[in-house]
Amino acid sequence: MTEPAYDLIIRGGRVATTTDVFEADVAIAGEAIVAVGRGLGPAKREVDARGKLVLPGGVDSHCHIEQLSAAGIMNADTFESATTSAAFGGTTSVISFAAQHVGMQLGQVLKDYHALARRGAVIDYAFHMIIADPTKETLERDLPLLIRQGHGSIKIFMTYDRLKIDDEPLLDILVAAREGGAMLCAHAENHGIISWMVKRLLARGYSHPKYHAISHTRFSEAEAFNRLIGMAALVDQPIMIFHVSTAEGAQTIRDARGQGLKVFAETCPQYLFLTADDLDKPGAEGAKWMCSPPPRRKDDQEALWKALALGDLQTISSDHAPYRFDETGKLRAGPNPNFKQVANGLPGLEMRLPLLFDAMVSKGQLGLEKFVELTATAPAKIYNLHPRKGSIAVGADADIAIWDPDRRITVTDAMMHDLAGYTPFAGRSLQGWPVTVLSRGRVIVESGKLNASPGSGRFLARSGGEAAKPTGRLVADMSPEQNFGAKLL
Ligand code: DUC
Ligand code: ZN
Ligand code: ZN
Repeated sequence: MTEPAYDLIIRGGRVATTTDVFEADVAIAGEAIVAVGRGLGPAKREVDARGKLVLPGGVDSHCHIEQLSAAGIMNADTFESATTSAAFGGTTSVISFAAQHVGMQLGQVLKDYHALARRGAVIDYAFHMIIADPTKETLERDLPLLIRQGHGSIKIFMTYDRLKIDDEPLLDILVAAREGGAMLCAHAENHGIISWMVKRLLARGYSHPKYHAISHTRFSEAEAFNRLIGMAALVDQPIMIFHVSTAEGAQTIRDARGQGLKVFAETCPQYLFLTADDLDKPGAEGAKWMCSPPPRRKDDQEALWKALALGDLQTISSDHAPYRFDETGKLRAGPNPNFKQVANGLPGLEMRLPLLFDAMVSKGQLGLEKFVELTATAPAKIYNLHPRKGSIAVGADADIAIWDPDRRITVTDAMMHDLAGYTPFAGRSLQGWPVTVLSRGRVIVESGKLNASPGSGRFLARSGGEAAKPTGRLVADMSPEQNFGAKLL
């Protein structure tokens, strides 16, 4: 008897890409998709996908895993728990952070995070390198080598007391990113406005979690976007603006892209489904909904949906940053902390895709192909993981989520597989659920159970790729001052 040609066939589902939805079998040999078509087979194993959607596994390009905050608070999750929760939510690749703090040697930081991920991850992963200490050694010695070793993106913060990068060193980092061919990602908010507001609010007794949203004024976002875009344009460095939360922020990006600048941007479910009112709960409860930037208003949600439709925003990530609602996390300063004492961040790896599937596919906002694009294909392309990740195509890794479009669930804290102990989306009723998930051909989630061992995820080495390439406009059609800027690089 001859061996079947395929290891696994996903039979009879509706396959979706960014442009098409069609009925097909998907055949897998080893770790890769080797055929997409009708009547394929035989295979050693078959998964019946009739009545289901066969989608690329999600790519979550912004999540904080096993990360020490600058204030010294450890995330609730390990790589094992975070990537397990990602898998249950239909995500099969994550890009998390290797976070340098002031005084740390970047090479050692990368080694440490690699060791954590190697031990725990159940799905594939890559790293953005957070630079908080842009010394000569970091920028000239460590960074070029680390980029060459497969870390094709850098992240900086323009706010947070112990992390923020001022404009001059930020220009140095932009140039270093350009020289290494890496993408520069940014948390862009105006530090001075926020810190002034925090001091004033607290001095006047406004300490409840809801004042967190007031301290991060809407304009502090658009202002920082604009400043960052100006600096990036000066040196012709592509940038990715993280977690856009306001209508003005989205407009700033639209304007920049309209000028042909290479500006990419993301938003997150918390800005599409939550508002600042969620922080307004009795006692400290609202701390569970505290993240930065904060959730805003209904009209911002509408503006963000429009920006997604227009292509101003290209990805939706979770910004998963889990802290427990107890003395190890959100309540580290006691049961009634002032808003400044509360760790910022929400768990979101597991609920990102189900929330978006419900809104985009079940309720029809933007549709299935756009869901695939925003949550898998576009992040894979921007961060140079494509065509290996983010698509159902021959030759791609068999990272696949099979969705039951009819399954209805009500979200509860107890359903979550991360270690935050709560989800900010509890109580919502959603339609559509990823019932079976494959990572490189392994069926890792099935019948509500995980079948993957810690450490089975692999590091995804990548260069900055196409998205991170300068436009060349610096010398072609920029103003004389801008051209003079080029001589200084
Ligand atoms: N804000 C951040 O800047 N990072 C993690 C989470 C958050 O809310
Ligand atoms: Zn951020
Ligand atoms: Zn973040």
